[in-house]
Amino acid sequence: MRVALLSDAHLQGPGDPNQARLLRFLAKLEADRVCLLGDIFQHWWHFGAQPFPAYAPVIEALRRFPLTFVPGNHDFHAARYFADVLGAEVAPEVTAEWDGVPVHLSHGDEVDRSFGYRALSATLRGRVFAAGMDHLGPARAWRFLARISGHPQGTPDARLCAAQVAVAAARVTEGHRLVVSGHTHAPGVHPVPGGIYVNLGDWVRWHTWLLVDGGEATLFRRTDDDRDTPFTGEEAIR
Ligand SMILES: [Mn+2]
Repeated sequence: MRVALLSDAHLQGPGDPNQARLLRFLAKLEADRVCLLGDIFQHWWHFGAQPFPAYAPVIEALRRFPLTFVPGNHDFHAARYFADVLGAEVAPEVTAEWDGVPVHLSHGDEVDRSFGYRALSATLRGRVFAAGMDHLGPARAWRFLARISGHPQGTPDARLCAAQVAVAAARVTEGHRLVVSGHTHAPGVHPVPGGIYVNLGDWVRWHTWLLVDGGEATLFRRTDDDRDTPFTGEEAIR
């Protein structure tokens, strides 16, 4: 079983070089399942079965894979689309067993318990916001969401990164041997007692993705010339 996992591409449409890069990656990818762990899209809304046209090529590229979709804080609204239109397995936390390895998948923002974050999150997921989007229609909704979604975050939040490792260690004690999340854009492989926590990094700066093949996990970085090289962590120092 070959599973590819990635998160935090924060795609912004055809003019975004990271979107072109991800499309080249997906075109060549051989995997039995692709797990998208949140914030693949910088902002998402859909109207009926129509996503934003800017993301249609990405949807087409994903169609050939069995999909797992964990919503992020930027693309939570895509959850229903991925479930209904693409038949993806969708949940904020996913557990599975791949070649005998119990895994736990999440976006990674669930470790942020701050009031401001949770209040904003609740507003954006509420009915009033949804009614506003539907009223705007696709073209104006795209421009509005692009404006409010900000720039993809660049500098990892050290406090959140530490919280992610601590939460992952607790999940390992619950029996998950491989715990994977993203959100903080801090790629890395963290051994914890009894298991491993992998932070997927992003496709904004790092272009990192995780391959779990036969129960073995390897974090790769996609180079500028579209090759995969194991991510050692030394890149993060530069
Ligand atoms: Mn996020």
